[in-house]
Amino acid sequence: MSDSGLRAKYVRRFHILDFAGDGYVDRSDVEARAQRLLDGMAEPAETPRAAAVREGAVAFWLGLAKLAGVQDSDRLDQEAFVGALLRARELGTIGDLVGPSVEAHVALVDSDGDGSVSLAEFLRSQSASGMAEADSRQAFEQLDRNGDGRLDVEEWQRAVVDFYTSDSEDQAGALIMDARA
Ligand SMILES: [Ca+2]
Ligand SMILES: [Ca+2]
Repeated sequence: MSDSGLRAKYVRRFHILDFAGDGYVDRSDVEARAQRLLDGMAEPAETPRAAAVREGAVAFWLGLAKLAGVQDSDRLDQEAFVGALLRARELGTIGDLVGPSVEAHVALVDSDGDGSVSLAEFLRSQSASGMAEADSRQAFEQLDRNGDGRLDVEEWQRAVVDFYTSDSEDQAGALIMDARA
């Protein structure tokens, strides 16, 4: 498989995560994006769900820094960021890298706390990320692989891992990852 499609996706991800827009991604960028997600969902800062989102973002950052061979306090330019993700993909550890963040994201979106994300819960969260409703409905259908009308953590995780591991653009993961706050 060629890496060019993956590289293009990782570069887009880099620019989404480079919150400060200075050409580097560091821990503060990742934390700022987590905060933006929480603000968009109107989640109070002190809830366990909010704490899990922040911890998931930090876990992602620590994993990336380790893959890139830099300190937690350091920063990654685009090439180092892309290289770290390519390495994770090669090692088969993308799932570990994104797992805590995905789990926290799903728990945040699952506003009634029943363990899965209904269409209404999904539409609310995607609207907070700025996604049009028609696109959100399409994403939901694709993410709901077993067609039970609900998204569970496994389905969400699989879509995100697919996004990071397949060079195809035609995926549910791309729909949520590129719009995701
Ligand atoms: Ca729910
Ligand atoms: Ca489902």
